[in-house]
Amino acid sequence: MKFEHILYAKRDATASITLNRPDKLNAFNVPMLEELLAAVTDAASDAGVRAVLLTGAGRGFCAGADLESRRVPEGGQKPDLGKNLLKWYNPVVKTIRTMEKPVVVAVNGVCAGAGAGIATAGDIVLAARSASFIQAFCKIGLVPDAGNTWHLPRLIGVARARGLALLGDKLPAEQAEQWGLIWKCVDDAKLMEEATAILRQFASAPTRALAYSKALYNASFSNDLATQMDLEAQFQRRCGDTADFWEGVKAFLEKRKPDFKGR
Ligand code: LHQ
Repeated sequence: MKFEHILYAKRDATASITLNRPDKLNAFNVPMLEELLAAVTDAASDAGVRAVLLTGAGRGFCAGADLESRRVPEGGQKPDLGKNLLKWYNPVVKTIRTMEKPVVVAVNGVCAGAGAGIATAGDIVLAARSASFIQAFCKIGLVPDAGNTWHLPRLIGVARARGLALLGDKLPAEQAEQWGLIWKCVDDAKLMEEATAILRQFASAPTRALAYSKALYNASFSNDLATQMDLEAQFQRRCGDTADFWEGVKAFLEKRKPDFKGR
């Protein structure tokens, strides 16, 4: 696929996706969603890719759905807003959450609406100190979508998630870190350096174990303790079948750095 609204590059066992409509704060139009879904699907299925980075070009991360394309002519037909969610946004969020490798999100600026849903689906979310998160939906008569009502209460609790959704207040990156919405808030100038360092660490990590950890945390809030521990045992058994586990133990005993192959 030709990428015109995002940048997509693969190198050194990593894939980088940059939302690239900076003059519109990377708001999602359909071609951009189509490209984003193609990129995350490719990154997920490419066994050579062991870690994925998602960020935005310019001063914003993503302003949510492109409202310009939602301009309804007088007397025009009302749009089916569920359609684009089912076709594009939901598969993007599901692919990020279920891909068997970690996704690092570098939130470089304002992150609104569905943009916040996609950002918070990441495994490690870093944000520049000047960035902010806005559940902008209530300001235009919508409900939070793109996984926001699933991720936010789990990350920051219902009181805060509901408050953000109903008030539409801007949550600065520092407070997002304090509330546990993101992993870390960093100085703007350091954002890409820190995100890249984490990406590199993941590119030489025991990928299968990270994928299984991710699956365990995906399941955690829906399971009771006994079911979850059974699942841990299942995944630990699978880890025992990986070459990386044996390499990890061998390297520890030989007092050297492990050389994980992601298998
Ligand atoms: C934009 C946008 C934008 C187009 C800034 N669209 N141009 C909805 C419907 C359907 C199905 C699926 O799900 C969804 C989910 C959603 O995401 S709904 C939420 C949609 N997003 C919003 O309501 C946020 C709208 N934007 C804003 O409130 C502000 O732009 C924020 C707070 C993000 C940033 O404010 P500022 O830093 O002051 O920037 P700005 O407002 O001046 O925007 C810069 C440019 O970007 C400007 O264009 P222009 O040509 O005038 O320079 C904006 O029009 C454009 N832009 N967001 N969503």
